[in-house]
Amino acid sequence: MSEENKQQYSADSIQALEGMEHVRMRPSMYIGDVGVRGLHHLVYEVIDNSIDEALAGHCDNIHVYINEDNSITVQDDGRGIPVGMHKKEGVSALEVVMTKIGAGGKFDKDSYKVSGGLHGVGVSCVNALSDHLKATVFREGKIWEQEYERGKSLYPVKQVGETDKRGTEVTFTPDKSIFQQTTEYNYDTLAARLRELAYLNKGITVILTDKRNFDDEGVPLTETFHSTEGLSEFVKYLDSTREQLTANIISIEGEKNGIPVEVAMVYNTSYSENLHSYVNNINTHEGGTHLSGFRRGLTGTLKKYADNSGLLKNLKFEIAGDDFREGLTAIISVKVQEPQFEGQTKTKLGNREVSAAVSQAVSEMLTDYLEENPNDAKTIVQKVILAAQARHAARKAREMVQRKTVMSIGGLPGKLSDCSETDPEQCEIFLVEGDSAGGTAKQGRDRNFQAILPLRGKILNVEKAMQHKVFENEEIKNMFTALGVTIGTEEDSKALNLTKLRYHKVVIMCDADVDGSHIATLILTFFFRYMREMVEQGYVYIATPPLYLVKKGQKREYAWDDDQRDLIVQKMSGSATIQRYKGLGEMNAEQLWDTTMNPEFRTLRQVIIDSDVEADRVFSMLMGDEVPPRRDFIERNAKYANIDA
Ligand code: 0RA
Repeated sequence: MSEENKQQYSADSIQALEGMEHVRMRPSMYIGDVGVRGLHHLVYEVIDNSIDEALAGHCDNIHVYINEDNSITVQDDGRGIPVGMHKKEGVSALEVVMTKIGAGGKFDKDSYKVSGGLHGVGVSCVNALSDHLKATVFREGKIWEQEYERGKSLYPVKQVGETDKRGTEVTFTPDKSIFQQTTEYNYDTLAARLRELAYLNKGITVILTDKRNFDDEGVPLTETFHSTEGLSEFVKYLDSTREQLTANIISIEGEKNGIPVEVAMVYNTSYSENLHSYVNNINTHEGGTHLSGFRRGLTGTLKKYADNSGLLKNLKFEIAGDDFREGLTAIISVKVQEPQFEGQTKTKLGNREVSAAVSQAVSEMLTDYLEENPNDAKTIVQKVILAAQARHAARKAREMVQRKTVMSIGGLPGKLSDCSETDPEQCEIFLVEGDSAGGTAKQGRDRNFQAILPLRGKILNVEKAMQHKVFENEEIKNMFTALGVTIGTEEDSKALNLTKLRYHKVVIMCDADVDGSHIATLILTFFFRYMREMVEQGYVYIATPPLYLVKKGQKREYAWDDDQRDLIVQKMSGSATIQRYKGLGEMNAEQLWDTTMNPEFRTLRQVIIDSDVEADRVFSMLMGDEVPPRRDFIERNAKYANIDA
């Protein structure tokens, strides 16, 4: 080692020592945020190590337990983290992995390490943010253990027993002083991620157990995620409530220039494009070079096939890239040794070389597929032609939306009651169901910063409508113009342009009943399919109007659920009268302001997308054609089902 290198090394190790403190000081830099997302991110970070071990071919089963006290245990049957002395650090390798930022797996240069959480920060970061963590290693006949508090080891690694098992077990309790909002884990959130991981890494078995919830026989809630087919099964799962256009799922698997590329795709009868891309198991919401490579490969190959097939003979206009992706569901998964992530949320792949790798893999294998399956090929080309025709019609409608948007105040929808403030960051807009509730909201609001846009009854179900119908729809046009959102940039004809966004809070305000939630869902579906970035940027909220007004004499209190109502009645001692609000319309302007609109007292629920894939499935199920899965979902989730039944 040269003198310079030595210096470099010692400087690095000092940095590493300070690293754990730094993680606690600036947790968001490492795990994104300290809210619900960051809390769940801790679990993903730990699981990633086990997934790496599985990808290296040494581990088959990963157990994840949500313990009774909301601590988490991750258990794998891999080789076990080495416990021998780490020469450079002078302590056990296990301790290095657990307490040195950025040390994870580095002592094993040849290990096939490509997975890694969103921020790829390693298990030491989880340790730093945990009140308590215990690592247990089953290795070479012995059981080893070390515990930590807030990232600091409590004792040197010690042997605590003998075993014939192999593997690693980590149990951690997130630090409440860091995760102040909540330390309660959400089963569905973890389940969605584990399911995704099982599809992305076929062959691995991942088992989730919730020790907080038991069935009638006293068995804790548990689910096993395992996929033998991988991505093609993932696509089937995603499209289970859509109608596939072809019986086959096109599956592409190969390695180009040392980059493993996997794609599965199928066309369905819907009009939306559902592409989900992953790099090293991380969902790349913002896309990047792998996605553009996929698009290029797909468009080029299908175009060539269509041209040669003669099916385009009578077509009067060009087919565009978008047309090849209407009604397409596809998963693209690549493994990249040194990924460069860019973009607002660091979920856009930047590595140039990946684009050509994916494009080539897709071209070669899709060409073969089309040659071998001429019937599917014909069905797909016909679908593309239909999409091109519809797009032609849609463009005219969309241009009208844009023309309106660029106009000044005069161009704003007549139904909008705008606010006087012009700084978008200060401004809120309430999307209100119905003209009458709209009127109440207009009286009740603070007109300085709150705008009201009433929407008429049930808005269009965009899940079932072709694009041009969506852009022709009066309520939807109003939303675009009121919000100041346009569509289409140089780069991407469907990209949202939020540079002229007029409000940073968009609040969906509907009745607290079945119809109201249906309308809220329709509006959310619209945002998810046509303004997803608004949701991703955290601009979309749902208002929570109260369910009850409890009165006694001059006293008035509101309740948002039955328990709260009962408490208030008790407090008012007996003879209180209860009014059940059936809709916003039953409140007067003052009540609406007090309970639902006044920033001091209201509760706004911010809409967050936990998992792109789950959100896509839920919307296609709720708003699509098939009834049984929808009824099932509503029965499991509907809050209002009993009240109005
Ligand atoms: C590097 C080397 C070896 C094991 C691991 C990492 C490892 C880390 C984790 C983290 C969670 N589960 C894990 N399982 C394994 C061992 C190399 C060897 O035994 O030769």
